[in-house]
Order: sequence, then structure tokens, then C-alpha cells
Amino acid sequence: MGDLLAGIDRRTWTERLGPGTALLRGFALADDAAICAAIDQVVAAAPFRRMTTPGGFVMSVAMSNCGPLGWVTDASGYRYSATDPANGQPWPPLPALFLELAGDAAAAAGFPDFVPDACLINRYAVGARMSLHQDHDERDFTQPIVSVSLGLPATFLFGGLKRADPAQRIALTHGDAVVWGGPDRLRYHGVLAVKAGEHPLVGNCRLNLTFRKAR
Ligand code: MD3
Ligand code: FE
Repeated sequence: MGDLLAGIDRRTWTERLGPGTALLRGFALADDAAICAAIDQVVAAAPFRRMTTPGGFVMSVAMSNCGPLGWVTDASGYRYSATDPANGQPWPPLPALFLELAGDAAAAAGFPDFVPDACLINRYAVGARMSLHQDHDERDFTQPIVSVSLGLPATFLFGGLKRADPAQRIALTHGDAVVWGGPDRLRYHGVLAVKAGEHPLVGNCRLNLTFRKAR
């Protein structure tokens, strides 16, 4: 009788948040230590840094990138760059595990051919936040975006296609993956200030991987 459930992992399940959005709870849990080790490797070569917006504000979120392209911002604007402005070198390569994770998550959400060329790594210290915005620095909005959350939990704001549209609040926790595509690709979104805490693997911060096809 109980054997009917043998081999079923009760720590993962899918929630549909919109017509093109799937929240894959626990999707990255089985690989969490390997993902963290890969992040450590990336940031050894391309350290986390707090970048400046075109409006002159220093972001509270610290960022790094891996893959052929990295998202950057400075006084001259938001863009993708093949090199790290801190050292002029190419960003570290996308770990094979990241490509596999992003492709598998996208496929599970109905986007079977997702091959990202950019992985932004966001590090939220306690109090860091990301205000409501759209991701529109990419060329092809038919390509989905995949995000993976690690470490401290956060409240994610999921708005509409206009800034003033009401936003749902969604708790994202360690190991959750979200796939945003189709009609939801340009929805406004943000992250409320991360609250103090301690995660046994990640420590006192939240990490988010955002996989995109920029070009
Ligand atoms: C929702 N990062 O880096 S996950 C970002 O948790 C960013 O660090 C957040 O928003 C974070 O730009 C949120 C990513 C995300 C990306 C694209 C979306 C959420 C989205 C597009 C539409 C709706
Ligand atoms: Fe975003």
C-alpha cells in the first residue's frame, strides 16, 4: 500500500502562477550543494559587486555573471556584456550543471528548447531588495527566463504588464525554480527586503540565479 508512493519525491511540486509561469517548488534541492560550489567557483574569478544604475543609485543586490554574456549596469545604462567590466576578461563559463538545470526547468514548464547564454547571480544580504521592474534588455521575448532561489527566503512581487497593476506576493525558498515565459515574460516583478536569518548551506544571504537568452 505505502509502496505506491515509493520513489516519489514529496519535496517537489509545481504551482502555476500565470498562463506562462510555473513555480517548481524544490526543483534545485537535490543539487543545492553542487550549485553552491559552482557559484563559489564563478565568484572566485568574477567577484560579487554592487553596480550603479543609470540614475546613479548603487544597487543593494550584489551581482556576478557566468556564461557568454553578463548583465551589467553603470552610468551609461543597462546592457549585456561579453566581458566583466571589473577586469576586462570574459565571464566565467556556464557550469554544465547550470545549463542542465535551466534546460530541465524550462522543459518541465513547457519550453523544451531553452539554451541560456547569460546567467546573472544575485546575492541579497539582509535588507537588500529589488524594486519593481521589467526584464527587457533581451532581444527575443519569446524566450523564457528561469530563476533558481537559494538560501534565505524572500517575498517575490509578481505584478502585471503595467507598473501600476496589483502585484501578488509569493514566498520563494531555498531550492525553488521559477520559469517565466509567454504572456508573462514582460510582467513587472521585484523582491522585498530580505529578512535576517541563517540558512544551513548558504548562510546569512539569499542567492538567485537568473538564466536568460539575451541574444
Ligand atoms: C518575473 N531577479 O535579476 S527572479 C532580476 O529574485 C530579477 O533576484 C529576481 O528580477 C531575483 O532581474 C527575480 C527573476 C525574474 C526574471 C524575469 C521575470 C522574474 C520575472 C520576468 C517576468 C516576470
Ligand atoms: Fe528581473
